[in-house]
Amino acid sequence: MFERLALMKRLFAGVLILTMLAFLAGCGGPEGQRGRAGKGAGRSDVTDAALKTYVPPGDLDEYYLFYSGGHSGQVFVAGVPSMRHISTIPVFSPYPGTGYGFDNETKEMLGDYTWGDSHHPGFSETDGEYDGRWLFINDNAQGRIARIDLRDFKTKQIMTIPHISANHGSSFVTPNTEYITMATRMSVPFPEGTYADITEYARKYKGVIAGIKVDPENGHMSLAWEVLMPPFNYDLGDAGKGVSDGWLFWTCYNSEREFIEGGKLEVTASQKDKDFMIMLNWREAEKAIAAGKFKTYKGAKVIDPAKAPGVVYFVGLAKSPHGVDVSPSGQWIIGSGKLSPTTTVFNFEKILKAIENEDFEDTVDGIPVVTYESVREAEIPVGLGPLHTQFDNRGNAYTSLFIESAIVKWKLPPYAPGDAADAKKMEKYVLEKIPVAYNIGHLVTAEGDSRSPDGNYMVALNKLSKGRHISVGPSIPESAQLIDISGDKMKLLYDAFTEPEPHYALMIKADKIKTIEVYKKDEWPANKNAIWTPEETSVKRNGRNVTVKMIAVRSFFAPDVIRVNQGDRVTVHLTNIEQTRDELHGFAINAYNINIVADPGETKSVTFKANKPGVYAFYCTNFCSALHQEMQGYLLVKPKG
Ligand code: RUQ
Ligand code: CUA
Repeated sequence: MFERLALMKRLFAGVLILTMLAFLAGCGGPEGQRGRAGKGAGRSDVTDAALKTYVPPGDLDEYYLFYSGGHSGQVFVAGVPSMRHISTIPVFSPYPGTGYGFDNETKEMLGDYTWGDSHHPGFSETDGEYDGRWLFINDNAQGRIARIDLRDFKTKQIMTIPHISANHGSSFVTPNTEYITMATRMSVPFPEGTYADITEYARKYKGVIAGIKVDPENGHMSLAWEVLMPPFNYDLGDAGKGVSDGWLFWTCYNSEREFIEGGKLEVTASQKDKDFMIMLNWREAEKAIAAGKFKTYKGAKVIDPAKAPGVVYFVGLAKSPHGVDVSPSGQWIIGSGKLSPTTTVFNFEKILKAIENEDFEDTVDGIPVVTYESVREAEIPVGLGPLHTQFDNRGNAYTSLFIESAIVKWKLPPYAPGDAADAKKMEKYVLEKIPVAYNIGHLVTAEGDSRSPDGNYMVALNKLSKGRHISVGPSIPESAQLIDISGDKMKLLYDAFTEPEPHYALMIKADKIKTIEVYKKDEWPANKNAIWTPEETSVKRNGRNVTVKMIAVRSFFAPDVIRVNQGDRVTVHLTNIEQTRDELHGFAINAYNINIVADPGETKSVTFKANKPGVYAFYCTNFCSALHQEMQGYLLVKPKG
């Protein structure tokens, strides 16, 4: 039986791939041709598109687009509608351009790691609206999450928590930033570090969902609770809002709970018709913790849902789902099964009622499964490979279709009575499709995860952009396509190309972000090693430790000569005493792999062992004035003996 099923799945997967290839072949135009605007897939009205995206020199963009950099470990920033990439925020990977990962503070934050897989940015929110304070981003490679401060666009905290082996189900933010989430993508034996053979997968391997508390004053993240889950793969999520405030949602795949050696997860995890959507009541999780219904493992307070009823529920969802998205009102929860041509709309009011009436169809590891038929509002025939859904301000939803390489626009409920029961009748609620180039993953609309999306711009994040740019070799750049959704018809406006590899993006009104211009003397962030005058500079020895307090200002370092002995442990605290915006200074000694950069008013520290004797020049890396080339000095390392 299983063999036959497996074969069918394989055939189905084959058909999917063929369909995908057919679409690709249909889309791919001749490469390297100029002037093909208006031809082929993804055409646009050139004049209209140019007028809507051209931001003349000196003018500013209306929105920031923050898009994740995948396994580059970074977050990229672009302006919308120009789509110009304006900044890179290093998060999980060192970035020599800003000295990130070279100074003591960021080195410590990165720990032993030199990369991560940044996936889903989430803005801090106040009352369900983006408030422009922080951006959170998860690491899909590990149980880590980071916070970026939007006053200076810098990563301020990277948090690692135990028991989550790959944090994909993250970083979804609740309406008042009470929590951000984490969830296991690839289950491992619990607790972390336990050894159990893969044959014990179903029993000993576990998934974990975590609630990360955010300090409303300073954004500091701390682990509040974890919930032990069956060994599924927890995928994407979203936070409830409005009527669903207080709840968190995730999709999962491999609810078959097996990993068969050599069995191909793509096959074994596609056996059942439905996987699950997870619904977690975080206020109930808080109560369970307060009532002591948890056990502590490696410092984490872990709730077993079988012993804390009311915290977690499941509901069936079309198989191998990816995205789950909560509508602006919070009432409609939209889940998409990658292998289903429909997307499912759940009615959260019905979910609450079903939970209240204990209208359950099953129980899995003590977690009740809400009866699907009781809570499903409708299934929308959106098309092939639905992944993610975003929203506008006119009651429409936009779902990315990976296999069709398109975005489909459809109407959110309410629907005419009786229509939802008849698949044919639902077709009229599917309003329009726009092809994208080509296979789309995520999409984002302006302020699309907030309670009040703006309904003007949408960006499609595509996996490849064959034939859309001059060739750069075997790897085809990812594309980000800007689409105008303000009218009745979606209109393609602009193709931009991105570094590997965006998984999600967020778009926020530019005026919501209030950046600082310089780190003001004696103001945030206070650094105990800061000095502000040449008189305070020093080179002090304490045994084998040498501490240098140095200033950088146009266009010199003081001191400009550092004398140490071979084997000394040297710490340089460099303060850039400039109070003029964009007057950055670097401090670099390549032989010692030192490359730190201090923004105006900032102090950075670097510690190294002076184990190579000789004379090493140091210099300022950032062009700072006409005499920038002269901004240099010497490190003299006197040989032993
Ligand atoms: S995921 S598309 Cu994290 Cu959708 Cu990659
Ligand atoms: Cu300072 Cu160049």
